[in-house]
Amino acid sequence: MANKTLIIGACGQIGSELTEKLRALKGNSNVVASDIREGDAKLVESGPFQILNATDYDAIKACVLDNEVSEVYLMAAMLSATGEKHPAKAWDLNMNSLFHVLNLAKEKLISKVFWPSSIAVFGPTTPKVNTPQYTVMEPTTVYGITKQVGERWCAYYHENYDVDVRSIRYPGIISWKTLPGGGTTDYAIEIFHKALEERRYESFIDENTALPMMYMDDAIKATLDIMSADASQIKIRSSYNVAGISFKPKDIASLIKRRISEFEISYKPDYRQQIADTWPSSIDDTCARKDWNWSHQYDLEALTDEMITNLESTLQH
Ligand code: AKB
Repeated sequence: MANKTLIIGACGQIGSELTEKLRALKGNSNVVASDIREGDAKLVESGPFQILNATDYDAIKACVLDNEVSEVYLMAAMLSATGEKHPAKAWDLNMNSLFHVLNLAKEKLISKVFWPSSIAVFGPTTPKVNTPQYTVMEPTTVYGITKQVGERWCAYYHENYDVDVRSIRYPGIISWKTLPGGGTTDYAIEIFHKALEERRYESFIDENTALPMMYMDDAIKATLDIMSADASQIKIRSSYNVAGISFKPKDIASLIKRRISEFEISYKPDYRQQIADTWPSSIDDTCARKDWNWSHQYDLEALTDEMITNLESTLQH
């Protein structure tokens, strides 16, 4: 009986930590990691790994059948900042990979799908503070458009083909193990690396722009919580708002300065500022809290401590 888990995009920022956690929970041999290229050696060697192009339906189908996969986490995506440079590629990757996985579930070759959406589904006409679950959504980035459309397709496949697809709208995810790539919220990770390596950072996001963020452990917890909830608890089949914390570059800079007194920050907003300006500053996640008991654990202080302590020891080795 098929009962393995496949992660597509396993070498990325969230995929790599998700793979590690799922392997710890389910056993290394039960979690197949895949990506377009090999990433961290530990991840590749700790369990089954396959090179897989997320836009290739036949390759994903073969991987699912060969490995007896029953659930798929589709983590491959082109993020907001890179998506603006390669709109057609972003559309191709983000949409076709989703269709492929949803179609495998429609054909009953897999039984459960996780697909991440993002706060990028919101736009300049969305209420900015405590953005509700249901609200105006007019995203202005290609990435945001793919996520918004993807949400509608998830709901459609659930409604019409009984596909068990589950999704959350990730905010900016902050982690120390793997670097993010091509996002607007990446500044909140770069700042820690630069603070430790150079004692200074030039932020591409303005000092007063608050954005919703979350520590990686909370993001993994949200992902696993929604996937392990009983299907009857999942009332929203597009995607759930989930909130962790919200902060401005100047907030995080002053917390870092408390720990690294020589740290200096300067601001030089670039094209990513325009993207950030269209996104919420905080998120209302009442539905996730009510439906499947979501709660976050890390506040800004705890996150700053974790980032500095862990990065300090990795940079020393
Ligand atoms: C990005 O900045 O593009 C991502 C996201 C918020 O989805 N981190």
